[in-house]
Amino acid sequence: MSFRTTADYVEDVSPGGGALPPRAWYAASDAKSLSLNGSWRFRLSATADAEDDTFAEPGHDTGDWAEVTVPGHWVLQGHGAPIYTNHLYPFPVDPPRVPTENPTGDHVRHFDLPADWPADGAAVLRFDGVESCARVWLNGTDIGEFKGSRLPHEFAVGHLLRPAGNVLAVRVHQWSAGSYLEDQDQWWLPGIFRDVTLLHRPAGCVLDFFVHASYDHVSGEGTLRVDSDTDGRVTVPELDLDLATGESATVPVEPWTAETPRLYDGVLATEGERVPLRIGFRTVELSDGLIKVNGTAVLFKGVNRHEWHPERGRALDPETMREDVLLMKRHNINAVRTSHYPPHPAFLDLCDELGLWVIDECDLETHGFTEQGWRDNPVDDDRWTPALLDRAARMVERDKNHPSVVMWSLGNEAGTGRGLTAMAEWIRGRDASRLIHYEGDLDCRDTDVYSRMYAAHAEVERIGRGLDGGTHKRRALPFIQCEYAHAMGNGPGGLADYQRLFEAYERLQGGFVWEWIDHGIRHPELGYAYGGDFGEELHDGNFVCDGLLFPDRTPSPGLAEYKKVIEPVGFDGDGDGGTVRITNKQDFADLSALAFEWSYQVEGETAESGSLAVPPLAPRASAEVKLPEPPAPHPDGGETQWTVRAVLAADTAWAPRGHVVAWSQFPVTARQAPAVAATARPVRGADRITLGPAAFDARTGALLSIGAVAVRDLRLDVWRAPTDNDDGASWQDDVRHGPLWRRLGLHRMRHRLDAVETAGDTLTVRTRVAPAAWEFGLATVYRWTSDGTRLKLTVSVVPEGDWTVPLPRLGVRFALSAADEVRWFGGGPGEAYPDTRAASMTGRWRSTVDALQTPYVRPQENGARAGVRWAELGGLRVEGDPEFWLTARRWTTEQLDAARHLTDLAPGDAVWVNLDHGQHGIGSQSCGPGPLPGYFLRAEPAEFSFVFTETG
Ligand code: IPT
Repeated sequence: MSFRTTADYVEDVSPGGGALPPRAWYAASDAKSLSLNGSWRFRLSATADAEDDTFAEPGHDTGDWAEVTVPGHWVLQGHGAPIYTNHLYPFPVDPPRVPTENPTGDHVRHFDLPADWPADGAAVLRFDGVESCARVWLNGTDIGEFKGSRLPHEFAVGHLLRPAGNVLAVRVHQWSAGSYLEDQDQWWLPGIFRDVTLLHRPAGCVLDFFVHASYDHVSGEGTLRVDSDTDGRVTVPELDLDLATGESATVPVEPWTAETPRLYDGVLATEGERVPLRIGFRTVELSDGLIKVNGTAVLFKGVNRHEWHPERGRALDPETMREDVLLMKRHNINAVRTSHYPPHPAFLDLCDELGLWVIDECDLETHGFTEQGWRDNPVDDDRWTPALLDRAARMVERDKNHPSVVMWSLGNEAGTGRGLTAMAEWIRGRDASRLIHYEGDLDCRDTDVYSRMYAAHAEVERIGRGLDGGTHKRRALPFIQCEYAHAMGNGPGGLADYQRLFEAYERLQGGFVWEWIDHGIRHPELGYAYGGDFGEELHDGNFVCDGLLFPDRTPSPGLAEYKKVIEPVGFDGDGDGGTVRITNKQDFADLSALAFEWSYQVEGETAESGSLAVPPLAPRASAEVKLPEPPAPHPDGGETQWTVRAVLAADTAWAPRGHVVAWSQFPVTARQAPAVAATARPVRGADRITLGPAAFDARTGALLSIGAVAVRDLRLDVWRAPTDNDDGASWQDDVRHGPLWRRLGLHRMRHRLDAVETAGDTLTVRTRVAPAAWEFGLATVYRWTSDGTRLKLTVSVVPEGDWTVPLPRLGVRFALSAADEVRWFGGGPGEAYPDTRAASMTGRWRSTVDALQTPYVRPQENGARAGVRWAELGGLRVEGDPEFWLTARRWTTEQLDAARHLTDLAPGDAVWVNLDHGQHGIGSQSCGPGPLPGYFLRAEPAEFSFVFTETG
């Protein structure tokens, strides 16, 4: 036995040595297997060669070692710390060299074979994912080493196994040459983070196999052929099929689509093994410049999914994977890009079963080379090509039998180069049945689809019209946005505007929101940690928290908005017309799975409801459907509207009967603005002015109370705690409003008092609101009137000077000493802003002040409710003229702005209420474009009123 400390393989560009060729992955067969997941002995050293390999010897005493759970990352189990960088390599760029400081985790697992483990046959040891480089020993014998973190590696080990006392030793290095290929925007998390399994390989077992199951949409027939390295038979009882491997059969079938995920159970039986198959018949092609499945163009309503769990990192359990798919299906999402690596293979089984289109992306990103103009990029350096081809092959071979996978993606943000071309060529040769995607290939030399990220609406429209130019090849290709609508913090804004474009232009085949889930790490003091919270010398802060789900998988308002925007049923109509046009926006399924309901609201309360008969429209078809006779008009002339809903008619695999899939509202009778007859007169006392129920400070004109309710600090407010999208990404060269607002001092506006006047029925307070150092400002006049019980405030704002920026918000804010329950009539139940309000449903809602808050991992403006007619909280009722935006929180905007984590926010002794006439749009500038100009809150003359009544 020779003991070695050399770790040359770590910095070797080769993918490794000793592993078996890649092959199809399957979870179950009748061959025995043994999971080696669980508790492993663990020792961390600071460098790759600090320890020799004697630890791999069967007799080595690991009794005093620590323990870690496999699958897992040691940095999330108390050994070392995670590092977050977006694209910067957290080590000097000198490929393929890595730092001497290279955390190295020695893992040891002792195991016995189960009593029924067959004595004959071979065995394979399978690692489904190890970051970033591992060397493996079984019973003291070195069996090889590998790189390619999110890809499987198998080793033949039968000759080394013993019935009892086996010692599996795995040395894992955090950094390796492979790290240069794995520069994805995520936490660096070393460890054995996916399953380790020992597979018995009986004589005559299944090796690799490729299920070819196509669908001819003209004949309605499917053709099945299973190629297998080991000859055998394929049976599909439901189709009465019993074929030899390599033989094909064509029979009538129901096709697989993401909307109708029809799978047929089959078996591949060789002499030594039976492997269950789940066969989906479908054909993917590029035809007429469009991505078609089964002859029909598809519209992707997708998300980018990283694997994430707030405690376990990228070590995902089956329940979490299923939860992701269920949440996607329940939110009308029909597609996933597995950004930016092949996911745990069980996730793809779920996509097959429940129905999602998948772009399976290779574990490849070299984004950090952008800092040196992409010089020395491994994807353009032949020495690295074997490693790239190895990665492509490991992905394709592993995942080729999933009907859900419709495109292979070469990787992400890796520039361009010969290595990528080689990958594309290899993939095409191996699997011509799917399309190839890669966003970095702007000319589409290697790809079948023109793909971009974060293109602004105007450019997307130009592409839709075919006016974008580009290479000849590109002009004939369909377009997708593989990333758009950056869901960092509050937002993304503008989703509805993108969706309108996707639906209007055939060439635009949809997109994938960035991204599914915030990668926050549960932290004892900080709630959820993000970049910098572990003392990293380089990091990218909360850029890692940019998902539609919070880290604990609670849907954010962005997901509610996305669900509404991509709903599969369209409703067009006007309330008066008595009809609504219903459109099936799906690509494959008719509407028979849905039931339709109508309801009629008076002042937001449902007066009547019933079911609506809608024909089972074919995909893309529409029909005019009659609404019932509207109930008699409300005697007081209240506001009325129709609400129509499409719900699941029966339980499905992903949601129960009654689950709301789509909805719309149509106003019938418009709202009447609140009217207050100014019958009371302001009365000046020594230090108070009273007007109806209200008392004011006689010197400053400040409101003090309404009846018994104390009100403090009511004044104009233009500031909001900038959102991540307000702040914008540092690389944006166009206008970023957050930093501008701060530079101009909108967070420190001064309020100059010019006059307190009582004349006739009105108390008038004249002010000028402006920041230090600048000459622009807002002439602001507050006019108060009352009818004795109700108090009306009218605010007039006239901008003065040269306003070069829009306002964050425009309204009043004040403090109440207490408020808990909140009731309102307006948009709800969730948060909304001008370009994120599609999901805001007009109705009567109630909440608490605490529940109005949206817990963005980095605190920022949140929680506004749109279109509020009236609200009640803290003993007051407020009616708006016009409707307003309502926000209430237990801290000030300044405190919200200063907080870095939610745990920095502590309730004070007041509830701060903002009643806004306007809010600036949200946009998506934390990575992409800002809000569309139509959502700007421009500094313009404005007048708005609120009527306050004490509710007692
Ligand atoms: C794009 C990356 O592909 C993705 O991994 C993520 O970093 C995202 O941005 C931002 O969260 S790259 C973008 C900077 C163009």
